[in-house]
Amino acid sequence: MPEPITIATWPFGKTAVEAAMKVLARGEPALDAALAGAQAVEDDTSIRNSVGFGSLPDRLGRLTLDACVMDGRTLACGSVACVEHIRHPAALARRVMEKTPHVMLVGDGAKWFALQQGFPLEVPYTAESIKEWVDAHPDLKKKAEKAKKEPARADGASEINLQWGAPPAPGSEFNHDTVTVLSLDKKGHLGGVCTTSGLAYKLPGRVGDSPLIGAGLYVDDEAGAAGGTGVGEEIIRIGGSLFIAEQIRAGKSPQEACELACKRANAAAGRRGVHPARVAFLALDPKGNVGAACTEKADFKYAVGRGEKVELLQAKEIGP
Ligand code: SD4
Repeated sequence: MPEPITIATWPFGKTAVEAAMKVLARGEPALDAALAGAQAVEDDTSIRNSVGFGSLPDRLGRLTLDACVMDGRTLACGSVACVEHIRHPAALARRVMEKTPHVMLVGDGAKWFALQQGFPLEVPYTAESIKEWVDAHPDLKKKAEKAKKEPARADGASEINLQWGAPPAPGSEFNHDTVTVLSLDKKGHLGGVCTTSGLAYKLPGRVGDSPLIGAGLYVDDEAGAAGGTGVGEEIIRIGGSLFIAEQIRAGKSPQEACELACKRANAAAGRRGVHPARVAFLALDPKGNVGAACTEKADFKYAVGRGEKVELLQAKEIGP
């Protein structure tokens, strides 16, 4: 029987790992553990610029969340994207997996489903997150002040809506706002959860890699579990997490597979003149081997829990 283990992205992944390890110690399934870990981070509004309520919103100041879950034993998976006013998007993704024949619900549909499932609608903003949004948009603030003094536009469009400006350049507003949690339970099954508010100040409606099965997360007991963080567009482009799981299936170690995914992301980004891709990956196989890598300058740290011990490790940086 393997020793239970959990790994999670970024320094706040320690919070996730601690919560998940308690669940694994009771002999409960990997997916339950990974979800408990992810939810502990969603609930912690003191983790600045991070996952869940209190994290950084989109261009219009709306907080929209993305999450997904996957069970390595059955390949059952569920996902929600661009969902507002729901505190626990990862738990909602699990309901999509368990209560619907679908894999993914988005926007209002995801919110209606949440209501039907008894999730409360809540206001997700904190004083800090509102202030940070205003400070990050000095141009919009000035335009909004000016708009107040001008006659209403005939088409009813708000000055703010018209002034989104260019979308954030990939990587230019990169913030660490995604927790991916991968667990291996006492029975040798893998489970994974990913939850995020996405890139800060993203265009409204933008969806990254995090809720996409195969991009931000993939979990298969017969291969391995993998997750990504960083610029979602670059992770989607290479199908990052599925790529890693398939490399493990073909015989690579989780570490080798994560490094290959970083190389591939750098090569793909390089074809558009972008370097480095600014992504990071972590992986876990059914024997308990762990891997993690990031592209140059991503400074990716991840948490690993085995037994009582939880440590924060630095991922290897991969150049072109
Ligand atoms: C996204 N991959 O929405 C996410 C962002 C992220 O730490 O991982 N931030 O593109």
